[in-house]
Amino acid sequence: MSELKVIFSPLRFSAMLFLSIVLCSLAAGAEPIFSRQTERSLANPILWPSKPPAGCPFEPSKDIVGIYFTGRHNEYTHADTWYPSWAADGNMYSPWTDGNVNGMGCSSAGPGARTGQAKIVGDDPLTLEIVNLGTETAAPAPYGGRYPCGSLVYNGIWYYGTYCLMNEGGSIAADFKVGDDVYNWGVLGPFVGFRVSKDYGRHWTDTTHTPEKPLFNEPARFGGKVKIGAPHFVDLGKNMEHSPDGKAYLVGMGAVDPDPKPRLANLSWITGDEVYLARVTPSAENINDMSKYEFLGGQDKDGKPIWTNDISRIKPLVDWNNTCGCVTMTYNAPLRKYILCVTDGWPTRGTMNTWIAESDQITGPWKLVVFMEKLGAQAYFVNIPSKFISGDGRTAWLCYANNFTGNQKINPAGGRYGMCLQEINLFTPEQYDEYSKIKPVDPVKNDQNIALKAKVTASSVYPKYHVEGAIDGVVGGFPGNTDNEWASKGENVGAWIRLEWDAPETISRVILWDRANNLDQITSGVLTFSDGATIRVGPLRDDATAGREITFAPRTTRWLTFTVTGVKPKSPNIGLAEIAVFKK
Ligand SMILES: [Ca+2]
Ligand SMILES: [Ca+2]
Ligand SMILES: [Ca+2]
Repeated sequence: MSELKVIFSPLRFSAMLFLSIVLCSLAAGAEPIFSRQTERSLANPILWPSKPPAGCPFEPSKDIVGIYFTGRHNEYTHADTWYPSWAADGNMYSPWTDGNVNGMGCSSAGPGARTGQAKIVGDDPLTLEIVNLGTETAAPAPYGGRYPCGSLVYNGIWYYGTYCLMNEGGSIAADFKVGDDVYNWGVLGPFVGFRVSKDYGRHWTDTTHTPEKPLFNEPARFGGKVKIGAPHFVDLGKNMEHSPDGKAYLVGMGAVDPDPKPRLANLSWITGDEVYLARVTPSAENINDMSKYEFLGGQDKDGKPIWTNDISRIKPLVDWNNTCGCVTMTYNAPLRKYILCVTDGWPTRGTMNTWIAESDQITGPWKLVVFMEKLGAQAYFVNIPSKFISGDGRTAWLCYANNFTGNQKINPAGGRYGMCLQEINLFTPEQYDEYSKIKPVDPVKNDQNIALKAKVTASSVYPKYHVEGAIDGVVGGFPGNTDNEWASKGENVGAWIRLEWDAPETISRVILWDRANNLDQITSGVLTFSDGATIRVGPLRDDATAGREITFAPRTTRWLTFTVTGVKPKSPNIGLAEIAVFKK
């Protein structure tokens, strides 16, 4: 819902101030306040429990011992397959597909398959701008779909890889039924090759390869196993600044024939048995030429990696049968660690598990950071954009898509179908111990929320409702408990609610939640302070799954009024599920 986020530029703000003077007498002569507005979910921080299954091939990490979701997150667009690459110009560039970005649609299934590309502008993961750059055709035949995977922008050249998918039984349908089970793209086809752009995605030169003559000459037969399946570039920082040797690295998922632990959909778009590693010096000439690639062929007797030009000598980077799947890797430069993210999405349409491992070397050995059962509960295409790793390496953002089947219980809060970004902390053992002693704080019902101790009044209250429902610390209401919300009596634009304190309070943050029902929605409003200063407020999320958080320079006030200036058509009784007010 990137369209819900507004950063007030001075130009835009003066236009809005003009509007607010015209439309809203409350703002007449008032001092405008600069604010930053984002969506805020009720997400509590979560230290995601690590539950590695039996047979985990890794020792536990001693350096990164837990993944803590801080509750800060945002979601963008209505498409998936986001693998941002941090380019020299400071922007990130990513593929996308199967949905829409800025109103343009794209689907990678069927004979008319296309793949999209976008620019991701901004330094704050909460307020990014996604600029769609269009879509390109990519014929999938003889497979059923052709999707984006490895994408790298290096020295101004964008390398954009695509791979093919089919299904069990030789089917080219996205969903295929075997017995009582339906599999989504149950068979992973070849990685085809790279299309190349030398002008940041405006014009493209297609790969010289086809699904029948793919770059790595695998699978050996139609429907057979691949090893460099749906490969992704290791994220080595801005313009690959942390490459150990100037080469680009690719991690792919694969399996061997015969499979020691066979199953249906064993090696699909989101499942696999092993992870493989390849590298190449990236150039427009090299990128589609297999002879320019080297493949990791295990370690010699001294533990040194063996690199080979002979793909038949490739050996797994990770072998964890029936527990691998979509794989990405990022170099965390401050921690000097390679971070591997693998999503095991078997059986392809249900909940999915993501595990994270770390190593001092790109070739391993790996140590387990966390095994997150049911992350999402259906998070997939999980990666860690290097651009958003903090200076101390301990804060990062998990990027993923979620809930393509539309039937999942979302966890952590905020994920949905689109590009999801969740802030995480990579815990030290000390942080882990400290956290285990702290009780989670309710983000609304806590001592810092001074709305809870305010006197509250409103322009009107619907019969049998209570205005105090807006400051009871619970984001709730119709069709649930109506005691938990304020509903006006037949009002829309012009309705207001006021919080008043016994003594002046200094505040810098307000969160507003719409009534949770989908009949009423506030699409704009104004916050007014006791000195007459105002802040224009953008739309509240209709279903109240997130509030609108407004932050501003600390301001002392005796009271705070929120006045409705815009509503969704036909909103019968506008109101709020909750308003929270914080000193900081
Ligand atoms: Ca297997
Ligand atoms: Ca409430
Ligand atoms: Ca609503």
